[in-house]
Order: sequence, then structure tokens, then C-alpha cells
Amino acid sequence: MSRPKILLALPVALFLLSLKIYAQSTSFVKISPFDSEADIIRKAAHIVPSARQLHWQQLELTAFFHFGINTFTNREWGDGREDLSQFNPSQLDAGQWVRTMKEAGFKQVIITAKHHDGFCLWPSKYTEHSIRNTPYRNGKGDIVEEVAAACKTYGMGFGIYLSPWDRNATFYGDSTLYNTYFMNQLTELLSRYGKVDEVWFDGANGEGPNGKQQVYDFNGWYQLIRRLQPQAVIAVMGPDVRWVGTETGVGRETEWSVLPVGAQSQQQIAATSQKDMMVVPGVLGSSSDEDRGGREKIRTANGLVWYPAETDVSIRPGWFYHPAQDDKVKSARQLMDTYLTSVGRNGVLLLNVPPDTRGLISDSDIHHLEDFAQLMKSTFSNNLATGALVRPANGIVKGGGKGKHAGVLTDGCMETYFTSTGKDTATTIEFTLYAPQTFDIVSLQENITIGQRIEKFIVEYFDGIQWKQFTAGTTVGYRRLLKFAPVTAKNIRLTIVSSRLNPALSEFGLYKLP
Ligand code: FUL
Repeated sequence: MSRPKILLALPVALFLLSLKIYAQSTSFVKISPFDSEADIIRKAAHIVPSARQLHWQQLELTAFFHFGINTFTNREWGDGREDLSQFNPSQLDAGQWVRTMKEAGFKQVIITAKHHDGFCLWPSKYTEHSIRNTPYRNGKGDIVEEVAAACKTYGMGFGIYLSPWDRNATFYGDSTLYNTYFMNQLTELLSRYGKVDEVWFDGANGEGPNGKQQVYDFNGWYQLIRRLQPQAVIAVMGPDVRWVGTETGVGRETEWSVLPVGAQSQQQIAATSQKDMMVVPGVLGSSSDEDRGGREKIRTANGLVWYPAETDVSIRPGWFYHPAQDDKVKSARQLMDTYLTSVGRNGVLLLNVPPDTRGLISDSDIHHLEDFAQLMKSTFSNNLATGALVRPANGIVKGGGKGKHAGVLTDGCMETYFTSTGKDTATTIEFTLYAPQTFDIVSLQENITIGQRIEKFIVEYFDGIQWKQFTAGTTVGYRRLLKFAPVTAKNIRLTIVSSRLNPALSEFGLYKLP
């Protein structure tokens, strides 16, 4: 009597369990040796960003301020033996730095509290190589504090760059001593200046004066950050945000935020991250790979993790200010291209704008940033797809409530989205504009709060006789922007050719560069 019941109960229980597994939203999942390729793809489609990663991704534009003793020695990498009497910015105004970036559309800034030379922009108790021993404000200055205060005034996110490599500390290379020193400095920075939104660690690790290589206690630092500033994302030698792999401002055309990790990393993550991600995911492959998370890459993984890309680049050739580079500042058009190849390739842009020896962002940088803001406004304030008649081949609208297609894809809200129904992962959406329009940029966004799924898409227009493809791409993720020769059309068709699961398209935009 009981047998048939068990026979029935077992598959039901397994089904419910699988539903539960797939309904759970996590930033990390293990892959078992019994998972089929289809299981792996389904798991990948359900990985989502943590709250702090999602907040960070939506900032789109963040800025670096490289400022320090190098600004005055006209160098890129100081050796830690600088004469500190040179450090005396005559008109320093952190309000001007932060206001400039805010007006250019940026949402968060990161200050180089200490670069590789070990010079500290705050009066650290633990070193003599700091602002305390400079003529600036007679040794009473604290530039980290000035930047933090300006961020509060202007409602901007605040981040710190603290270089693990320190060419001034004589005990660098004595791992225990130096790690304690670093921990003390980090504690100062995380407890004196209010809320910190991003902590940025560089990977450079030079030779210590004793000839030994310093072994950094990254995990101890991460624990400290999580305890003192739990909302801060830790980049790029960190668990939350990954370096895209170049310093050109050009990200990958295929950029997955869900990446494969190997067996050892899977165990470390599983052991330490019951509640939170506390280690750097050991992503398979290399940061120079063209595709880090496609089907070929995740097939052999032992785990999958949400680990999005940050694309850093400087507005000038160098990271620090050099007068000789005043005429080499990126123009508004170049900055727009950078926006398209960073934010528009599923990344966050981290643009460096280095203040000069006066302690101000120089005029040339300001002008180009103002022009960039104007260009962004005139391009993106008018989505030509707004008000279009939207006809999906097979799909429904979610989060909109009214079941209407129109509006959901152009409302600027990630959580209202279109998705295909049933088992269809490929779909077509046709847009009929009220009149022919000319455009040269298309923008797609996925609702990443439920995962990144789209693998391939094409966009076509109807020329009166037939459909003609004018652009195509692979991944979308948070945002995908594509630029092409201007097209004039009334009927546009988006085909999602392939997706890991039902695509969740939250935004569709057509724009025209002025
Ligand atoms: C690099 C550093 O060596 C550069 O000086 C700069 O700070 C850049 C953002 O990271 O690795």
C-alpha cells in the first residue's frame, strides 16, 4: 500500500526541492558533478547580484581622484623617499572636485588616500610619511576628510583607494608587521569619515626592502571592511567587483557578470560565505580572455559567482596630473565612446580625473566634462522608442501590473520587464514608432535582479520591402549600448536569438547622437 505513495512522493519532493533551489536568489552556487550542462545553464541564469553589487552597478559613472605627492613630483609612481615640503596645494577645494564630477553625471568618487609611495592624505597615526609633515594647512590638513565632507554636501558616494604596496614602510615585506600596519590604517579610514561606499585595492605587489615579497592578509581586511562598512563594495582585489582587465576604458563585447570558479575557490567561498562573500573568487581563465563566462567557460566550473566588471581609465594619459598632458585630455566625444564601451558593455566606468598642483581640477578637464554632460543629456534624454506600439511574438510583461506592453520597456525602471512565456527562450519584439525616426544608438537592459540571461540578439528595421539587420550583439546584462551608422525607420524588430532562460528585458532605447 505504501509503495506507490513513496513512488509518487519522491519525484514530487525532488521537483519541489529543485523549485526551491531555483527560486533562491544567491550570488554564488555550487555545481555538482551530477549537474548536466542544462542544469549548469539554469543555475547560471538564477545567480543575482548582492544588494551592494546591485547598488554599485546602477551608479554607472564613478570617478577616481589620483592626488598625492606624485602630483608635486610630476611622477606616476613615487619611491617613498619624497621631500614632503613640496606638498602644498595653494587653492585646494575638494568641493570643486566633487561638484565637477556630480555636474558631469557621476555618482561616486574614490580618493587615493595612499598610493604606492606610502604618502597618506590623512594624518595617520602610524607613519611620518603623511600630510601631517607637509606645509599644507601647517600640517593640520586632512584631504580624505575634505573629500568625504564634500561628498556629503553634494550627495555623492565616497570611496577610498589604499595601496597595499607601500614603498615607504621599512617593514614592508615583513608580512605580519606590515599587515598589522595596513589594518591600522584601514581602521582609521573606515572609522573616521562616515559612510564609505567603495574600498579599492590594487594588485601591485612590489619587492620589500628586505628582499622579501609581502604576503597580504586580504581576508583579514575584508572582514574588517564588512564589520565597519558593510555597504561598501570591495574592488578590484576584492570579493565584490572585478577589474575588467585593461586600463583603456574598453570592456568586453561579451561580458558576463556570472563567472566560473574552480574547485578550490568553490570550497573557500562555500566555507567563508555562508552569509556574505569574503574571498576573491578564483575565476577560471584569465582577465585577458575575450569571454570569461560563456557556455564553453562555465561547462567545466565547480561553482558560479556574480562578479561584475569595473572599467577604469584616466581622462588623461597618466593617472596623476602632469602639466605636459593638459592638451591630451579626452574630449566629450572620446568620453562618450568610453561610456559606450564601459557602461554600454555591462560594466561600471571608473574615470580618473586628477587634480593639479593648485589642488583643483584644471580648466581643460572641466570643459571636456561639461561638454560630455551636455552630450549625454542631448543624446539620452530623448528615447525615440517611447510611445511605440510594442508587439512581442510570445511574452508577458511583469512588474508593470497592468499587463500593458507599452511603457514598460521605456519607463527607466529595471523591475518592470518583458519576458517570454513557456519554454521559449528566443523571442521577437516589434516596435512601431508613431513616425519614422533617425537613430544611431540602441540601448538594451536586463532585469539583473533576477539574473543575466541574454546570449545573443539582433536588431533590424523594415525598409518597406524587407527586414534589414543594422546591429547585433551577444550579452546585455545591466546595460548594452551599440552605436552604428544612422538608420531612419518606423518599424524596428529586436530578436533575442538565444538566452539562458526566458529573457527578462527591462529597457529598450533608440537614441540619436547630436
Ligand atoms: C594601478 C596603479 O599602479 C596605478 O598607479 C593606478 O593607481 C591604477 C588605478 O592602478 O595598478
